[in-house]
Amino acid sequence: MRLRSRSQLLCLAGVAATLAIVSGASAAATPAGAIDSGTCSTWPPLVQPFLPWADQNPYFLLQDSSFEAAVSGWTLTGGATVVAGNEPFFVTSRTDTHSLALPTTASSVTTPTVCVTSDSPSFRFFLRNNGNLGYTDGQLAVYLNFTGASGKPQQVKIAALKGSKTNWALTPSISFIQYISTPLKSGAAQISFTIRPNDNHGNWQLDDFYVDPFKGR
Ligand SMILES: [Ca+2]
Repeated sequence: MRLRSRSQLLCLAGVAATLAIVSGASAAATPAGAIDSGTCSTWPPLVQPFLPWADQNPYFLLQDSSFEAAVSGWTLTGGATVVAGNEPFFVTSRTDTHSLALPTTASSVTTPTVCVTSDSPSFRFFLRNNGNLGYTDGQLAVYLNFTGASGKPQQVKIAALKGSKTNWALTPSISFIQYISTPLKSGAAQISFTIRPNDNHGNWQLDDFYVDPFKGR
């Protein structure tokens, strides 16, 4: 059953916090407003940013992914840079003014590492393809980075996205949990995402990455 209300979120958070205390986790390590995630130490506060898209699921904002301040822990290469211009729905804040640009085929971004559990199935974000060479039919590739069973870093392509001409659009829910079943046997996995154009038919902007931490509730 999906969570339908803030009160349900708070109730679930309370249960998780209780379990963490029983298992010996330090309450002092949980920042005010953060949600104890059980096996992961904490998650940021949960919100429902996609209600206008008929998505009632709770999400947390991936670290610094509104691109309104320093992008701590992000790796920007090949011309990837923070630019003026926010996604037009302002789901994080009405005062937001910036997004991330991937202007060429060579540009790429890797997110900070995020802890997920078997209950963290997917994420969504906003994108726009401003077009290149007269085309707007380019694809944006999304890769999942994780530590495989061998202990070595692995990367797997999990989505190829298209923009909606030159308009901002919300991506579908991008599922990744099926690729990390082995790492999740320990209860949690440290993952990140790498995103880069698949071709030269794109000049992309990205904004507001949200992770869904509750599988199928
Ligand atoms: Ca923004």
